[in-house]
Amino acid sequence: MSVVGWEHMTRALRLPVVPLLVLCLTAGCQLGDDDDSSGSEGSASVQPLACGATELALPANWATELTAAGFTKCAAPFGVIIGAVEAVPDAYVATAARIVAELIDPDEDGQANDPAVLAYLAQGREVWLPMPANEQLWTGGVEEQLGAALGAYGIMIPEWWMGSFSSSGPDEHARAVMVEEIIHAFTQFGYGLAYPEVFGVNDWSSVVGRETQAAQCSWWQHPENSCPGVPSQGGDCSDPSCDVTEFYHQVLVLRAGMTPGWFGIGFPQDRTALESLLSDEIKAAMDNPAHHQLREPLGFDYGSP
Ligand SMILES: [Ca+2]
Repeated sequence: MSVVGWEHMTRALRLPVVPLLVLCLTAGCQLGDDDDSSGSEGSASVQPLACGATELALPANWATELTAAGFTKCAAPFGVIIGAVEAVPDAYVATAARIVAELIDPDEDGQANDPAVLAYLAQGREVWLPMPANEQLWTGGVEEQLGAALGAYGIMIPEWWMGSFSSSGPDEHARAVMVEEIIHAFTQFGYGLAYPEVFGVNDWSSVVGRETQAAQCSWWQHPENSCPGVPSQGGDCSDPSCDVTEFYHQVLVLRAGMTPGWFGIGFPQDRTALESLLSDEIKAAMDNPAHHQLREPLGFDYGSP
């Protein structure tokens, strides 16, 4: 079960949310009052630039804080902020950015398919995606320092989960880690906030929350949680913000025809088996075009001709 290794580390990042006031100070409280009403917050470019590059249009003080902490490479597809330390190869940043862009704009017309969700995700209003490469530095203070300075949640995509950097670019495992963390960020801080009764993860009352509870100890068990006869392997993922988010990631990815980076205990490993276990309610919610859920495998080639 070493494949769940990266999960054990994300827990702290999903705990209580930064007060809105702090977000307002740093991001200008601009939900719903964006200058650009087209649904594309800035460029869809996926290539990393220096974090201070004007093309990225990061919120005030972000470039300064990121650069001071060693996060020198940034991408901001549709305004969703990815910040990487210098050691992260450009290809890795660009792959993460392509995943973000494809989820925001699956039809690749340059416009966000769901501007309401993007409004939560863009400009670090709720969340950003740090790509650190030195675990000791990151956990030894940088994570905390940036959290306080930026006033946004960091859902990290670190080298120590992806594996050593390769000159040929991210391998399948590294991409699965990126997909999982980005989907986590999108579910918890995008869809869960825009459609709380369907995708909310802060309690068990949403459609996905109730589905998680219905599957619990039957065909879903997070390895950090206990079920009768199957004790926790350590850790604690009993809070809905952990358990529901992790469950839904596997449902979404497998149902879209991809393979998640790991499987929960009892979780079906093929799409047909999953389909027979899911309730009609969650399937209808996921298939509702108004909810803009991933329905087919990612191409990892956003912006390619
Ligand atoms: Ca679009």
